[in-house]
Amino acid sequence: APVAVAAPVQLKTGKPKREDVITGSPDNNISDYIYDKMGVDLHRQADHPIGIIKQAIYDYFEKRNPGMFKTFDDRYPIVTTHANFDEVLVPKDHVSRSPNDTYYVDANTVLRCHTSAHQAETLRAGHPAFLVTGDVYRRDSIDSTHYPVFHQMEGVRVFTEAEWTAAGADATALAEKDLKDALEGLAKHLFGDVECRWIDAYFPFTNPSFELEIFFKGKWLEVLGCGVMEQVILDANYKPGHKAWAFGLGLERLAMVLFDVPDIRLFWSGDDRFLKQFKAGDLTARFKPYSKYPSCYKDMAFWVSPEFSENNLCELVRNIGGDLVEEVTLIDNFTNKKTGRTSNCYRIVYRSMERSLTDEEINAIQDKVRQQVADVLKVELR
Ligand code: FA5
Ligand code: MG
Repeated sequence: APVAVAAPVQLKTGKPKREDVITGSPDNNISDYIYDKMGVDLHRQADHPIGIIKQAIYDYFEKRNPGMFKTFDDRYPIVTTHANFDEVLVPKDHVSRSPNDTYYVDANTVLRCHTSAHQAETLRAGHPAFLVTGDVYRRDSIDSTHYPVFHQMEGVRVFTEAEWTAAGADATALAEKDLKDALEGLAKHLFGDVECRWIDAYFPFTNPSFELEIFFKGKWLEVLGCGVMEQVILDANYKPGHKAWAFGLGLERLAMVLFDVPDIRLFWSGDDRFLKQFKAGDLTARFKPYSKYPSCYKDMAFWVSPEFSENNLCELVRNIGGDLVEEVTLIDNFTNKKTGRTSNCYRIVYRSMERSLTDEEINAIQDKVRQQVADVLKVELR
């Protein structure tokens, strides 16, 4: 049989130029707060927890399947909506396409919201097994395990008919079994004995689909999504007559569990008291909090407008308060029976990971938040 020749993938690397991110397009919804995080590439810093966990996962797969997985960690984070959504079969009306969830550079270009944006192109380049690590961007809620910029690793492995025949198994069954073995083995490799559970899930690009959760600080924490690749993706971009699995790991979530990091913002801290605790290759470090500075919260109630969304609120609060914002939660909500209007009350928790905050500082931020919430989100403060 003819051997497929790997087609070159057009590579663009390095920090994008500001004008290529904040473009002035009417569809653009990217702030400097987000732009400033581009090109930092925590996953390419060998002594950073995100770089350490990336390498540990590479090492695990190399040990499990020597020479099998080709690794990529410098794919450009600005991608077409075609790559981010269409090529992985995300339906036209799927919520993830909305500007409420995704950062748009312009109508046809986004900051990738997952590393699955690189599945199809990497298959087309002829790679039967690969790991693609990169920074991904999402408008999302704010709490200790969610951040608008985070890192994923995409894994794909293609099987040939000879493989499932030799295994005496159905193609899908083989792929599913190898996928779960690989990921359970990874969890063991990273964490030793940890409580894990599989949850049935839905992704447009896999079937069946699963999520893996790990018990962490008294709660189940979702660390990855995965499944058997939808056959049309493989047939269109690789070769017919094959079967594949795919996964997408959240590197911050895994690093939080491994290194006992209580808040996702810490990964972005330039504080030596954080960074000095980690070293390339050392999976035994456990984060020792240098101090827990006091938090302070402010509640804010308003009548919502039809266009109000929680992600817009979180984005606005982040753009003003930056990493001083620890959490934004809906704490009360009611609808007035007579007027039909709905009131939401949000609690914004402020805390620095590095120092104590003053009342003046927090009040100034909160005043600005209240003003912009009224002006920009068009809600009526109560
Ligand atoms: C995806 O992004 C799918 N592309 C994963 C996938 C790939 C499924 C291939 C099947 C096949 P999801 O939206 O659930 O799925 O995100 C995957 C992981 O990213 C989550 O499990 C979590 O670990 C991490 N994650 C998601 N949102 C955030 C966030 N705001 N902050 C930090 N980590 C996050
Ligand atoms: Mg999920």
